[in-house]
Amino acid sequence: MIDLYTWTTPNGRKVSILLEELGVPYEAHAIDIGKGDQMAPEFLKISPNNKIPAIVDRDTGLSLMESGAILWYLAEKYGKFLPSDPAGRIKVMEWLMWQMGGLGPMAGQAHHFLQFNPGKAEYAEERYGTEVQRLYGVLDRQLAGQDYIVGEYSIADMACWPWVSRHEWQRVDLKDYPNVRAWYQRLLAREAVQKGYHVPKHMGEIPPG
Ligand SMILES: N[C@@H](CCC(=O)N[C@@H](CS)C(=O)NCC(=O)O)C(=O)O
Repeated sequence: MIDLYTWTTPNGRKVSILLEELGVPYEAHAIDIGKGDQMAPEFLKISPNNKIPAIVDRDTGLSLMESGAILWYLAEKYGKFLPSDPAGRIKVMEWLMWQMGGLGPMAGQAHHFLQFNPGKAEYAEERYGTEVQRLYGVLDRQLAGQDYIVGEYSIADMACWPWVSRHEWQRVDLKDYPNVRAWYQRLLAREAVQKGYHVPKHMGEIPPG
């Protein structure tokens, strides 16, 4: 049994989507980061960086922060959504790192400057807006001729998809990235992705792309 500490954000949704895909028992605990729940001393014991998502594996007592590490741990524990061959696994790691170090942080900054504080910092809007468009171009090229980021459906897709679901906040029109759009809709059609998106609570319809 997995305890998932999460909120309605892309990093949180990555893990709930994987747990839904795995079909394993888990309990979601809402950490309302708008209200400051992430700063509570008891949460700090589980997530030393004061951020969601975090998990506790009741089977082993292990607690883990950082969504990329959590995805990798769960995929290994349950033996799914990671290729079995070393070359395939490292390609998943490569794209997971790309999401954790690139798409996530850059899109996150774009949300702040383009969505929440427009008109206040021209340089930042230009920098993060342009970089996010470049990253969508990278993903579009990677998806050319294949249905999933490393060929087969993996945690790399589950890591990137929730960030792409916020394309409107990033002022990205998915029609400009047809391979990304087709991939986005391919994942959106999955029941587990839809269920995982609405954890820990329903926040409105999922953008159709
Ligand atoms: N690199 C971390 C980033 C986690 C993160 O930034 N979480 C955000 C929500 S998406 C958060 O908890 N923010 C609360 C805060 O910054 O106080 C991961 O991928 O898990």
